Amino acid sequence: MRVSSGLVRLCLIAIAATAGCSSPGSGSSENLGALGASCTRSPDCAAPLQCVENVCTATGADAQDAVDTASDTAVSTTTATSPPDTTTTTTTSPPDTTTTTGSSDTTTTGGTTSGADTSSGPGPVAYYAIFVEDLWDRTCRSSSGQEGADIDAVELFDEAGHHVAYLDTVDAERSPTICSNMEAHADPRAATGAPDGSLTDHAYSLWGGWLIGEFEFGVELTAGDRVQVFEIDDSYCQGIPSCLGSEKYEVYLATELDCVNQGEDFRDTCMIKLTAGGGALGSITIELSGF
Ligand SMILES: [Ca+2]
Repeated sequence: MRVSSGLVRLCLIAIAATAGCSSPGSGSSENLGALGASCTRSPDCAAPLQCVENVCTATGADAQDAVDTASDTAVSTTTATSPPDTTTTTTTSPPDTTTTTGSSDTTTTGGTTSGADTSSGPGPVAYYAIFVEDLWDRTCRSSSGQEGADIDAVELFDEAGHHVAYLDTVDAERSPTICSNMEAHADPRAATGAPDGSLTDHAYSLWGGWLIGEFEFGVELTAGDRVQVFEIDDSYCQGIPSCLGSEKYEVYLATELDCVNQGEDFRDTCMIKLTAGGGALGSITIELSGF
């Protein structure tokens, strides 16, 4: 039997029409055009949704707006958060810096000043010698050549009073005053070593001049040490008719033997005077001080 092509075509159109009219509305009548709803074209979706792949979708400006909104929020959040952070940091720093700098400066300045004062001064000076200077009035009195103070020995004791040393190396100079027996008691080496006791033969007569000496072992003199100068004094002279007894002299602490060669004013530049009130008279013991 022959089927008319016109009938077939009509039928297809009817089917298509039926399908076409029923399709958009079927299954989506409750949320027509809403986000996620089925669609065949954008007008099927509620503005501003667009129909993308048969689904109502938020696109373009809407999507960008959403991003912009998110960005704005992010920026706002960041901006709002940052200032307090910055302020807090800034506020905290200055006090820290000020405090640190202040402390530092004070400490440094104090330390530097103290150090500078100590190091810029004359500094510690070492003393090794004793200088003895005669106070003889240059009037000849001795028939045996013992004019002026007669130095038998100089002994060094430590702070506890223990013997340390005697003079070992000496130098001396006499005044040109002429009296009898100038050759006697004229060797300064007579003042080195231990004292000779009651004898008057082994002493050096200053004769208006001076004697300087350093001690055995090159020992350095320190504050608190004591020095005993043995002069042929009244106690020595008891029973000796020609002995003049106690005589006067000054005692100085000196840096070294060579101090006497350092200019006319060596007494003021490399010595410390230990005696006071007109000098020593006869044998004495002096505590080293002033340095
Ligand atoms: Ca004497």
